[in-house]
Amino acid sequence: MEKTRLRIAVQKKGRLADDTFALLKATGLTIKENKGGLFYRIKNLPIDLLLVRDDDIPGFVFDGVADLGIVGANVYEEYALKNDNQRRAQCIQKLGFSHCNLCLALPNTEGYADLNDFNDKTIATSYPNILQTYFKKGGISASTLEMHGSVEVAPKLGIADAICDIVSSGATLEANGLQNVKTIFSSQALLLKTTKDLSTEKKDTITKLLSRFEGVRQSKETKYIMMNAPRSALPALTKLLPGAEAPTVMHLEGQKDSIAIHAVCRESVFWETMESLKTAGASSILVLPIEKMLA
Ligand code: PRT
Ligand code: ZN
Repeated sequence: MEKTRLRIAVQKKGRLADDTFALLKATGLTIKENKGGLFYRIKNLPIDLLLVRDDDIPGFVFDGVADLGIVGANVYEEYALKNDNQRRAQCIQKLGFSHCNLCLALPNTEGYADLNDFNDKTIATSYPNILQTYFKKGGISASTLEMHGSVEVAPKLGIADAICDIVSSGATLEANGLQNVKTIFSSQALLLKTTKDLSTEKKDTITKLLSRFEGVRQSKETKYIMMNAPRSALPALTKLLPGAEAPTVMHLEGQKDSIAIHAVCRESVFWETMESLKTAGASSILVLPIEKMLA
């Protein structure tokens, strides 16, 4: 195993891949693509990307085939439970993308009262271990039918009474005459780290990468806000600024009683907030994105 170049397992193609590459690029990594290859080399940091199917990522990271991995919490959890929690890589960061829910769904024609309705039913799913663990906690006894792909057609085919599958917009359930009755697991992309010992060089690269990931996350949520206002409105306006530290106050040339206020807001700035600022006396309100942040 390479001693100095950090190896990160990422999904080759699919729903996670685009957001993963977008994050890595936003982190400043210059990716040298090698079409059809197993690895992409990063030119400006000692990192190689290992391109694989998402299902292989938790195992590769646990075994140290990759030092880090980016995968959905649903896949990570299913793999860990399948292996009785004996092969669980470390989750070091929630990455805030690929949000989705694992849900129990029934045909629209069925009524639903509570979880007990699943007793003695057969449920088609790609996540039998997450589902059975959930049922066990709720004291439900049901059978699972493991399927990989097109889980939503199982009730129509008469091979299952219900399904437990990933839901994002809900369009797939709707198109198949199914109703979402219970979310059993909420997922997003995770950054996994191997539990194997790593060289100092690799540890240093991870520290740098984590700080850049955090910077990308913060700059996505953080906005730079600028406005003009009468000096007397400053206390009221400061209170209204969402998640802002002490604002910068500047005087406006030739206007004795007016000031310019600049602030970094660590929370979303909504239209409602801008309207409240205006009502409190602000004018010429500008909200700008922040491209990079380093604490
Ligand atoms: O080839 P490989 O094995 O790598 O990919 P894959 O086909 O197993 O996975 P992929 O690319 O479909 O999904 C990768 C990960 O994206 C999943 O493990 C989830 O963590 C996450 N994710 C986010 C989703 C969805 N949204 C999603 N909508 N995974 C699957 N879906 C499917 C779902 O299974 C259902 O068929 O989309 C359909 C539902 O979507 P809606 O919008 O109609 O509700
Ligand atoms: Zn997969």
